[in-house]
Amino acid sequence: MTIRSIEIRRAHIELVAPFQTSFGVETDRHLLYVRVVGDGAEGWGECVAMTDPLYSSEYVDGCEDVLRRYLIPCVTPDSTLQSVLDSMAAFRGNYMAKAALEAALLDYFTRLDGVSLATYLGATQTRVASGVSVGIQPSIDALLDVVGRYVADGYVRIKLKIEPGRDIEPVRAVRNAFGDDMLLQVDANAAYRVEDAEHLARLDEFNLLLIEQPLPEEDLVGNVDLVKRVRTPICLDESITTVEVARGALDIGACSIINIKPGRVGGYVEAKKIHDLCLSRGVPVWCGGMLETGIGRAANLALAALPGFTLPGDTSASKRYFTTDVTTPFELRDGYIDVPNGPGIGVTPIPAVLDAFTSSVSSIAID
Ligand code: OSB
Ligand code: MG
Repeated sequence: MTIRSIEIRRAHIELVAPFQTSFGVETDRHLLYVRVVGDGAEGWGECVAMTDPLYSSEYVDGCEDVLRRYLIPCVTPDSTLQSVLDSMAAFRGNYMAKAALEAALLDYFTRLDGVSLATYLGATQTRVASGVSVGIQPSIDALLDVVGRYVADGYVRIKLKIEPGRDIEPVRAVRNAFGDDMLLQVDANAAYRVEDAEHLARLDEFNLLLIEQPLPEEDLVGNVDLVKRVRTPICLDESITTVEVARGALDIGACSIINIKPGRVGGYVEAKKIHDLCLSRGVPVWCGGMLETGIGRAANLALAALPGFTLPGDTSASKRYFTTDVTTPFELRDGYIDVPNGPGIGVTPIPAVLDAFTSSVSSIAID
């Protein structure tokens, strides 16, 4: 049970198509993987931070720095998961960096125990219903075309990225083209201000499941006003960074649904705490995504299999993101993706594929 080293691997992968949001356009992913190497097992974690600090204050090179300087030094040869979590808690923020190391340790320890991450977390589902997040498109025709292809693939819920000026009409067009029964929601990635409440209320006529993160990350209180002026449920993503923030948001009535992203909240253990809180209060949650490759996707599917995940997540198939994934690709079957059931996250990178995407690997001895 001795941890010998921790590897940081940097890699680069192209997306199948540019992904435009209110904060920018992503065409590729600069990846950071953490690999824990110990006696009898190894474990993999994927960092969800993006290249630039546009979605959140974290970015991938910053995560590498904080991992090297502060987080990896929290690990000793005989660390337990809890001892590392306790040591890392001394450092503020840096949720995505912490989550990457935690994920690798979770994979490592659950593999040693021969148990799947899904079982370890308390999963009750063997497959999860999958939605898809659709980027802002250059025209309404292009949008209808893209949505049509995802509907044909079988996705059970469509999420449209919106921003001021590209919101009401795209949503109206999708509703008209695909009908009232399609599960539809929007994500603003913090592009509005509370003064836009009346404008956002124009989305009410489209019977959306939710509006995700309309206001800036820090303006939790602004949502209290917004929820009174908009009938569509407000869901928070960026704002929810810890279970304490989640509890506060629910207590003050800032939202009625939460998007849980393990990377954004510092890991799967914290994600489960938010899930448990929401389940106890009857608040629906769903599993968000950060354009993960197979390593991060496998772990997200394990989380999304918990009982409180009653709304379809952004847990799409590998080919929605990448031509070639670093693991055996995750596939959509009748709108669902199977939850891996092997030990740990249930998948490992395919060495030749991962090597082809890799730019650097460095190993840090644990002693
Ligand atoms: O806000 O949910 C978001 C992707 C990158 C950063 C933020 C977000 C997203 C997505 C896509 O919406 C989720 C996915 O399919 O992985
Ligand atoms: Mg979001």
